[in-house]
Amino acid sequence: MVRRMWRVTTAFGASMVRFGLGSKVVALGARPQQPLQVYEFENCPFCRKVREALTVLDLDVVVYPCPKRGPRYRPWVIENGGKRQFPYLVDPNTDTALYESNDIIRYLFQTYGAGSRPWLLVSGPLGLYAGQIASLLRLGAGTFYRKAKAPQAPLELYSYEASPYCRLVRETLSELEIPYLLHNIAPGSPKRPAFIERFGKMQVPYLVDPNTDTAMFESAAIINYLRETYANG
Ligand SMILES: N[C@@H](CCC(=O)N[C@@H](CS)C(=O)NCC(=O)O)C(=O)O
Repeated sequence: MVRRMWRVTTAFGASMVRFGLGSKVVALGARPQQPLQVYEFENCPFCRKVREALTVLDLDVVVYPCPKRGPRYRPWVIENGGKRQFPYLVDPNTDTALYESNDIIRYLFQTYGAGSRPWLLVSGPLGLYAGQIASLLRLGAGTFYRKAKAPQAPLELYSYEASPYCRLVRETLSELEIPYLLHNIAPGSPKRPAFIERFGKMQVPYLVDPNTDTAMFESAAIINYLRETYANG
């Protein structure tokens, strides 16, 4: 119980030191036909900036977690991108593949935004330090691979970057190297009415696992489910 309170508090602190970035949608531009793909891990400060951009631009993305020592997607990135560096973005809509968080963010706003980037996403030392402090607060959670079995099909997670409860779930997905379609659905997202219509209320995280026909709210229940179903595979 105390451990859970500590985890939620530090996850909330990580959002606070990022000034709540990733808690609401900004002006949106063109929408992609297919979800983007990102290779990243949860506690990497450069990956965090990219996930914040994806949230504020209300973009869905297939996340391929690349925790340190992860056996599946790290080798894929090295083979296809040419180096071991994260984040790595693939946009099948425009045949684009990019390293470098600042280049990725610039690309996302140019391609899918309709306004300027939030100030914390413009490259600069403050943005970098704030990201590093956020990572420190979570003491490396989401960074290292824990042995797990791979699901047949990617899971689906409804989430937004600044939600502390969603962060805890994403950390678990990252450690277990479970790929998932991330539906970003921050306040202001035009996807919210359809979510309420379909699932009965507006609450995230919400996990769907097509492999076991399971769907659930509540971060603690989701984390237990992921560990029981996939850990130690
Ligand atoms: N300038 C790069 C820096 C990216 C970077 O240093 N990423 C670290 C993770 S935070 C990395 O790829 N480390 C190699 C590893 O994890 O093996 C960017 O902004 O994307």
